[in-house]
Amino acid sequence: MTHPLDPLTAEEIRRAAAIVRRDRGVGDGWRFASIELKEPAKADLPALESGALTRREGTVVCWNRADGQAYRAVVSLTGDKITAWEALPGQQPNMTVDEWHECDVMLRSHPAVTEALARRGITDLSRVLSDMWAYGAALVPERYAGRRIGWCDVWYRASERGNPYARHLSGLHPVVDLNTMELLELEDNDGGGPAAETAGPEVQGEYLPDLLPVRLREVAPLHITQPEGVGFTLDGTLLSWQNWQLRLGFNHREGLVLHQVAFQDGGRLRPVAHRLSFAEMVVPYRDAGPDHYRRTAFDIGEWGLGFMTTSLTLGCDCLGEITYLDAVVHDSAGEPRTIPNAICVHEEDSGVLWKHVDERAGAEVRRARRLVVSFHVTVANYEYLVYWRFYQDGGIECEVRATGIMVTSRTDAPGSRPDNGTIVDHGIYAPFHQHFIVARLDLDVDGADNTVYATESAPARPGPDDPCALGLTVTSIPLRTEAQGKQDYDWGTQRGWKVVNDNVTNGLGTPVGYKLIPSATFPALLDPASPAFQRARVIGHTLWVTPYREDERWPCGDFPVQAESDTGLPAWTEADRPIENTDVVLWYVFGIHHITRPEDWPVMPADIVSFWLKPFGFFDRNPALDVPPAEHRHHH
Ligand SMILES: [Cu+2]
Repeated sequence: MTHPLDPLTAEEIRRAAAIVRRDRGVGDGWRFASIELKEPAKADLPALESGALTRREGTVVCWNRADGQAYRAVVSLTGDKITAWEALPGQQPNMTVDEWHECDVMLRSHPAVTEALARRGITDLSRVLSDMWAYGAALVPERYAGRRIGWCDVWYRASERGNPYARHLSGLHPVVDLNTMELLELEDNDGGGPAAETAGPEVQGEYLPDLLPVRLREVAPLHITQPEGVGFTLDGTLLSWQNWQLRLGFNHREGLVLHQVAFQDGGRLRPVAHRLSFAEMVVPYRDAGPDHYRRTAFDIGEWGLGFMTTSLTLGCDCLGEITYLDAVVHDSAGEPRTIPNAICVHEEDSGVLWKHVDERAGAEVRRARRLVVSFHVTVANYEYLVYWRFYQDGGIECEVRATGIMVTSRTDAPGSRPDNGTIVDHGIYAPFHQHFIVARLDLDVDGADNTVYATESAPARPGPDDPCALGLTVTSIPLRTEAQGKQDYDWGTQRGWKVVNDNVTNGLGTPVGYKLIPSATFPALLDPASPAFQRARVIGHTLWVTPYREDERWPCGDFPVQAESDTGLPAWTEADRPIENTDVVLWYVFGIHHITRPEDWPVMPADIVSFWLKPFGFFDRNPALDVPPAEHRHHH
C-alpha cells in the first residue's frame, strides 16, 4: 500500500527517467541531477489519502553536458507523460556523486597532476585522493563564467588504508570543467616545501585500531534488550509509538523527512507538524588563505543529505532493538541506487521522566523513554548524524552530531593563515569554520492556521506594589508579517518563539501552542557584503517565518551551486507577506560555531547540538501522568 507521501520507489525513479528520455530526447550526454517525489499539495492530501484521487508525480532535474543547459520536469507517473518542462538558464543543478568520482579518476591519470605529485616525491597514485568542491559564482575565475566548475584538494595516504585527510598537499588545487571533465588549471603553489612523503613524519593522523600506536582500553559489555519486542509499530511508512504518530519520508536533498506528526490525546489525533526536515546547511571556512578561500560548502543544496546517506550498522550506530528502513536515491544516469539500512527507528531509555518523594507517599518515579528516528550522512571528510526524538511529554528534540575528520592544511604552505585556525598536529592546522543548519519546520499546531509569537522575559521596575522589583514579566508579541518574522536570538531576554493556534483553546481557556526553544544558535560573524554571506543570507537571522508555499523549499535558492546571491528566503520575504493566523513555516538556523581543537584530531569526538519543540499550553497539564511505573518482572 503506497501512501501519497511515500518516496519514489526504485521502479518509479527508473520510469521517471525513462519518460524524460523518451519524450525530451535526453540521452547519453546528459546527467540526472535529481529525481524525487513531487509531494502533493497540502490541499490535495485528503483526497489522495482516501483514494478519491489517484496521482503520482515526480520532479526531475537534468542537464545536457554539451551546452550546460539544465531543465526541470514534472513527470506524471500515473499519466505516463511530462506535464511541465522548464528550462533553467544560468542555473547549475546539484553536484552528483558520479562527477566527484569521475573527477578523481581523471585527475589521478592526468600527466600534469602526475608530474606535480612526482615533484613532491609521490609516485604511488593509489594513495592519492582528490576531493572536489563546488564554487560560489563570485570566486569562479571570470574566464570560466557560466561553465560548470569544480575545484579540488589533493590528499595523500601515508599507507594503503591510512587517513587521506591527514596529509593535505597544500597549494595544489586542480580546477576542472565538470561537463567536459577536463583539467582547466592546476594551481601549484607549494613554494618548494618538503615533499609529502617526507613532510611531517611525526604527524599522527590515523584512527584505525591497527594503525594506532596505542592499546585499546578495556570496557565492560553493555547490552540493551527488549525481550518482549519493541513498543512501536511501522505500517509501511507510518510510525506509531505510544501517543505519537508520524510518517517517514526521504529524498535526495533533505534525506529523512518527517510528515504528519501528530499526538493522540484522548480520542483526538492532534496535529503538531505537517513536515519537518533540514533544508540547507552552509559551512563557510573562515580562512582567506589560498588553500581555503573557496571553501564554503552547501551540503544540502550542493551534495544532498539523501545522496550522502550511509548504511547503519547494528550495535555500532544504533544500540538495542532496531528497525531499519532502506532508502532509494539514484545515479546521474537515472538508475536507482538503494541505500540499505538508511533510517533507524528505535526506543531509548532517557533517564527520569518525573519524580517526587513525599514524606508519606514515598518515592514516585517514572523513567522516560523516547522514540528516535535517525540517519547518518558522510560528506567526504565529515559526518553528520541526525536524530529526531519524540518524548512521552510531547517534547520533540532535534539533535545533530558532527563528527568525522576536519579539513586541515600545512602551516608552512605559502599564504597559509594558521591565525584563522588551531594547530592540531605537527605543522598542521584546522581552519575555523561554521556549520549553519537550516531546519524547515512546517508546524500545524491543532490545524494549519497558526501565529508565531516572540516571547521575552523582563524584570519589573521598582514600584509601589513591588518595591523590591522582584517581578518578572513575559511579553508575547505576535509576528504579523515576514519582516517581523526575521528574528534573532537574544540571550539577555531569553527570547523564544511560540507557535500558537489562536482558534483552539485548551481546558484552561488559553490558545494551544508549541514553543521553539532556541539553542545552538550563533551569529554569522560574516561581513554582509562578502560573497559567502550573499549566497546564504539565511544565516543572518536565527529564525525566519513565511506563509506556506508549496514551491518554497530551499532557503538559499533551488540551485546554490555557483550561485551569486541567495534567491530563497531573502527573495521570498521581500514581499513582506502576512504570517498571522495562517499556515506558517519556520526556518530555524542553528549549528556549530567550530573553533577547532586539538582534541578534534585526527577524528572528531561528536560535537552535539540540538533544539527543542515543546508543548506550551497544548495540553492542560503534564501529559505524561499516565506513564506506568517501571515493571520489576522476573523471567525464569
Ligand atoms: Cu566543524
